[in-house]
Amino acid sequence: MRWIDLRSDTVTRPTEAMRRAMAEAVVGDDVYEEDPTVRELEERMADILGKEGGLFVASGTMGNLTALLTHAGRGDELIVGHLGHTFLYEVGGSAGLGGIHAAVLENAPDGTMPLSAIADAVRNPLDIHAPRTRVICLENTHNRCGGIVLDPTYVEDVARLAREKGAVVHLDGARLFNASRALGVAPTRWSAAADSVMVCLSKGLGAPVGSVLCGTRDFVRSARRIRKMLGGGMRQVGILAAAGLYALDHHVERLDEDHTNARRLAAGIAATPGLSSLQAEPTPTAWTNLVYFEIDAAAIRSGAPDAALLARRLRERGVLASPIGKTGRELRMVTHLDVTAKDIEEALLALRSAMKGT
Ligand code: TLP
Repeated sequence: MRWIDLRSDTVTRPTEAMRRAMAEAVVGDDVYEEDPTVRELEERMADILGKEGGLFVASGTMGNLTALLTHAGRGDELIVGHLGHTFLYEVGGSAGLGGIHAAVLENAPDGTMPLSAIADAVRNPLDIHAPRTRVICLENTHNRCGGIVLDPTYVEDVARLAREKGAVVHLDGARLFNASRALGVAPTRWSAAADSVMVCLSKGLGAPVGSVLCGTRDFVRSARRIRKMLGGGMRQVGILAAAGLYALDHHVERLDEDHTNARRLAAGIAATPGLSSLQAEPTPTAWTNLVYFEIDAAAIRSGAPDAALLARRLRERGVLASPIGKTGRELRMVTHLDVTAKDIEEALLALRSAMKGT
């Protein structure tokens, strides 16, 4: 049975052409910095992001953690949004492994934390009672805020504030290319202002593994040691980097297709009785490939399934979706390389029938 798997854009499998590129990759020992394919990928991503260097890491989580451990030490403070991936879904790694204290600010629906709240949260460096504010973490696109594109001028404003206060900005750009395609501007529009940027190859870009962490040459040198400490010094890893290079050549422009499919999906969801989706609403900034939706409380009271039951019924109909959050009413569907426009039509039919239980 072929699933229509909308749980995440992490579920894609490498295409035949990508697998060929991987099989043919020229490799070396990357801990000796002798893997030419890894070096090519790191340089290429650094160029795209306008940074001096890049570091290939195993995952987005490892990239964010490596960045935070490079920027901050034990007892230092990190400013992060309450809906940030780094705060919600990275196992508390910066605290668990780095002793980094988190100041958690409320995210606005557009993925930002108000500048005034950040300014208030920054500690007085002369106060011996306070941790030192070292790093502010932003996310683009913002996953839990619905895959919304962060306003590029906001990143510049935060970076200016950070500089004034002696802190740095780390950008979790897991889906930065989605943001770039959605707004029709280069990734540098966001990355230029940030001190470090992590971009995932294994989400919309369709590579099986890997992320690249970029920043200054000095930052990358320090980050390389931290990556080694985390057990992320990999060896003939050009096999994986080749998939990333292939993705940069072939899978960036096509993200537009995922965004179109996501708009169609969100519109179909919003047109289904008992369901609503914020991503069906036009916004000043763009939505991308994530579609969060909610089962109306009133519909559940009149017999509609809750999120867990709806996901089970969808699965029986060959469609995979993720129940999300604590309300029991929210789900997420994500469009990606392995989902066609026809799959979206089928998923919507399945959704309507699963809502009715017919
Ligand atoms: N996100 C995954 C899950 O962990 C929730 C998903 O399915 O969306 N930053 C952002 C913004 C992310 O969305 C993710 C993955 C990561 C970092 C971590 O990347 P990986 O999974 O490679 O560690």
